[in-house]
Amino acid sequence: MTSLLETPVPAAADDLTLRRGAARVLLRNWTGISTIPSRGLYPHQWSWDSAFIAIGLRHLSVRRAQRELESLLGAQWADGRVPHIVFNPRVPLDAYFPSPDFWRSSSAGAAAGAPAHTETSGIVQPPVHALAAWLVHEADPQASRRRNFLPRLYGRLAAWHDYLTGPRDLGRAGLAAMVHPWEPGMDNSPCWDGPLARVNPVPTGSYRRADLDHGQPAERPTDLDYGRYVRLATDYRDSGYTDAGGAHAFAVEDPCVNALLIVSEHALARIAAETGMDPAPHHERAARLTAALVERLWSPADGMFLNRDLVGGALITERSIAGLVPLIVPGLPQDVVDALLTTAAGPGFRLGEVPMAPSYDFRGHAFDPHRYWRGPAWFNTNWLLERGLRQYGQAPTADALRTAMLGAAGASGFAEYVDPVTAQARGTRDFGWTAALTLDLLAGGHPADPGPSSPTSPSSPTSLSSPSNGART
Ligand code: 9WN
Repeated sequence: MTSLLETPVPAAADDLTLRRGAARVLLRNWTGISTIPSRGLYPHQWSWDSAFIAIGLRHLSVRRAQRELESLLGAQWADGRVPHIVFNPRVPLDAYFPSPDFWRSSSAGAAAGAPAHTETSGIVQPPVHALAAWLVHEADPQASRRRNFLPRLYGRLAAWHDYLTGPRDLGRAGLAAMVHPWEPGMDNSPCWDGPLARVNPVPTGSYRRADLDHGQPAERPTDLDYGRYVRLATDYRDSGYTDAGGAHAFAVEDPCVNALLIVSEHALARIAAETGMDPAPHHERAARLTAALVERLWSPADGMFLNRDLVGGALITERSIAGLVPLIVPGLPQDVVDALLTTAAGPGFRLGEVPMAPSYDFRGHAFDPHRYWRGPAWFNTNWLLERGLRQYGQAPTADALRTAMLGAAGASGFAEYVDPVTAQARGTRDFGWTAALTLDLLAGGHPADPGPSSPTSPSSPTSLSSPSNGART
C-alpha cells in the first residue's frame, strides 16, 4: 500500500518541511497510548523503539512522550524485565510473527512475573529508557513535576536496571548479557553468525513469517536464521523465561547494550536526585559498568569494542557499529576514545566520507549494503554516534553527520534504514524512530547530557513506585 506519506520528501527539504513530515509519521503511528514503529511490518509497541520515539515526541507533545514510556513500563514484569514487544490486542494474530500466542507471556511467564492481563514477548531490548525519561523530563520540567512523571517511573527504571545487572549478568563479570539475537536490537548482525551456527533451527513450515508480507526477502534475515531465532525463543519460553541457572544456547555481552545501560544509569542518577532519592548508587554502578565494559569488551587490536560470546567464552571478531556506540559513554580512557575516533573515520566505517556509518564494517566478509543489520545505516545508531562525537569534542564531524542524517531521513521517506553510501531507502518507510530522531536533530543541541553529575544529596523523601504499582495513566 503506497500512501502520500510514503512519497519521499525531496533531498533539499527545508527544516520546516522535514519537521512536518516527521510529525506526520509520528501522528499516524500513534495508537492512543503508544507509537508503533511502522504500520505494516511492526504493528505493536517495541521497547527501544519507544524510547527513541519518546526522545523525538517530546518536541511535539511532552504529554505523549511521557505516555509512550508509561505504557511500555506498564507492561514490565515483576522480575524487572521490560519486554521487547507489548502486544496490541486489537491487532490480528497473523499481522506479526511471533505473535502473543507464541510467547504466551501471561501463562509461560507467570512465574517470572509477567503481567496477567497484557500480552508481551518474553525477551528484552537495549535499555534506552532512563535516558529517554530524563530527556522527556528536561523538555518541560514543570509539566513533568506536575504529573509526578519521574517519581512514578523511577522505581520501574531502577528495577529494570537491577534485572539487567542481576539475573542477566550471566558472565558474572558485571555486564548484562543478551540471550537472543532480537535482544541487542541488531537482529541479523554478522556478529551472531558464529553463536547461531550452534543453534538447531526449527523446521521451515512449522511457523509462518509475517515480515515477508511487507519486507523484501533480500533486505530481511534468511529462513535459516529465522528457524534459529524461533528455536531460541521457544526454548526460553519453555524454560519459563528463566535466566538463573538457565542453559542458554545463545548468550552474548554486547557493547551497545551495555553502553546504553551506562548512559541510562547516569540518567537514573539524575532522576534519583530530581526525585529526592540518593543518586550515589547509580553513579557507582555506572562506574563499575564502565570499568567492566572496557575490561571485557575492548579490543586494542581492532580499536573498537567487540561482542563477547559467553558460550564459547571468546570475543566475537566481527566488527559492527555496536562496537563504536560506546562513544556515548562519558569518562572513557583517552586512548580508547582516540582509537574509537580513528576507527570510526577509517576504512571500516568511513565516518565523514559516506553519509552515515554502516551497521557493519565495509570490509567485513558478510557486508551487504541492503540486508538488515549486515551493512545498511540506521538512524538510531548514527544518532548515538552523533551524541558521542559531540561529547568527545568532535563538533564538526557531529555537525556533518547531523546534516547527512537529516538529508537521508527526508529523501528516504523516513526509511527504516538506508544504503550507507548512496543513502537510498531500504526496509519499511515512515519508520517511527527515524521520524522521531529527525525531530530531535532538528531541535538541535543536546543540552545537559546525563553524564556523571556531581552527586547530590537527597532532598525530600519520595516513595518509589514498585513495578506492581502500575505506571499506566
Ligand atoms: C524483532 C522494531 C524492531 C526493532 C529492531 C529491528 C526489528 C524485529 C523484527 O524491528 O526487529 O524485534 O521483526 O525484525 O531489528 O531493532 O526494534 O522496529
